Amino acid sequence: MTKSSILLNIKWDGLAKKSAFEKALPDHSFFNLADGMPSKEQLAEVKYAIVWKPEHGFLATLPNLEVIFSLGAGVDHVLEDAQLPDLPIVRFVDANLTGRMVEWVVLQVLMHLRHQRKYDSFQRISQWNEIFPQPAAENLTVGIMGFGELGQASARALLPLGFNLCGWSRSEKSMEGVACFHDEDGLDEFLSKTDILVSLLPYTQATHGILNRSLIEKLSRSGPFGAPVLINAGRGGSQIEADIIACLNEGVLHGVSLDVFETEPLPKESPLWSFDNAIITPHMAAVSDPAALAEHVALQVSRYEAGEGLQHLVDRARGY
Ligand code: NDP
Ligand code: OXD
Repeated sequence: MTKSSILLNIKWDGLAKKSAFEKALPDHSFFNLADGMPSKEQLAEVKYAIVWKPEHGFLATLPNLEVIFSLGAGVDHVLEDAQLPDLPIVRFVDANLTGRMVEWVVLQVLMHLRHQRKYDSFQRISQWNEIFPQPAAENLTVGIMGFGELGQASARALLPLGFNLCGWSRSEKSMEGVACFHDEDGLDEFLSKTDILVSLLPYTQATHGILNRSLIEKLSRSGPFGAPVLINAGRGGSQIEADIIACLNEGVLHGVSLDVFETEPLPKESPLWSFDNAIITPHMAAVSDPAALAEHVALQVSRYEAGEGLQHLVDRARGY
């Protein structure tokens, strides 16, 4: 049987990452665009592509491509290609990635709850400062916008810490201990209850710019900090940074944690870098682990080749 080929566009940091794929998919040969452009004949052998931000128009040049795998959970970077072939797109859904996102979300929520940034600044000037009130988790509501794989897993981790929890999604959901809201109709009530907003929304036409001043002003101001906290690890295109900066300056926001930005890397001149109450991370909340990604692709390829359905398929009409 001839090997079918898999094309990747991943910049390896070391051979170990490449061998993770070769180990998980021993019956396939690999071409990595990061190692140079394969020949026309090699490109014609490619049946599967595993991509992150592929060059627009490139996937359409692969005559025998059958399935597109996103290297990440988000697929906006694939869907924005106007010449994208009409093929199944599988996104990355995986316990390792989910675990990393849950860690990041819990860390950020606790950083704000426990005033960690302020204590860091007092430590730098050797100042013993006990002045801050210490609300308990049960005094705050964390509202999670985007109540899918990552949002629900984050809720499951925050619940035992004692936070009140709300979730907001497109379709109706239920989870014990979480007040679930959905659709446009449920948004304002969800926001009015939320002291700490966590956005794990995919980037689509509907979520473009959704984290703006008007939305921020609908968040609860009756929580222990007197102003809400915004945490976003979904996509930068969902946030209006000029509004966030103004809200931080005016005290309309108590603090923010942002992992994603309108422009990445975040430009050096962005005022976001300089706020004491803004925690900035470089789009690393949940990086894709090569071995876990290789296992995920191997499972889906074996299902596909056995005539079973692919899992975690993207709905192009919804955009995620
Ligand atoms: P899911 O598809 O499982 O969840 C998305 C959630 O958002 C769903 O609950 C969905 O509603 C909801 N949603 C989508 N559009 C709307 C809308 N217009 N109104 C209301 N709710 C909406 O995705 P994941 O949880 O796996 O991932 C979410 C996003 O996280 C990714 O798309 C990516 O952008 C980002 N991400 C960021 C990473 C990082 O390192 N910063 C790492 C990994 C992911 P419904 O359930 O009804 O479909
Ligand atoms: C993802 C990401 O979508 O890392 O997985 O942003």
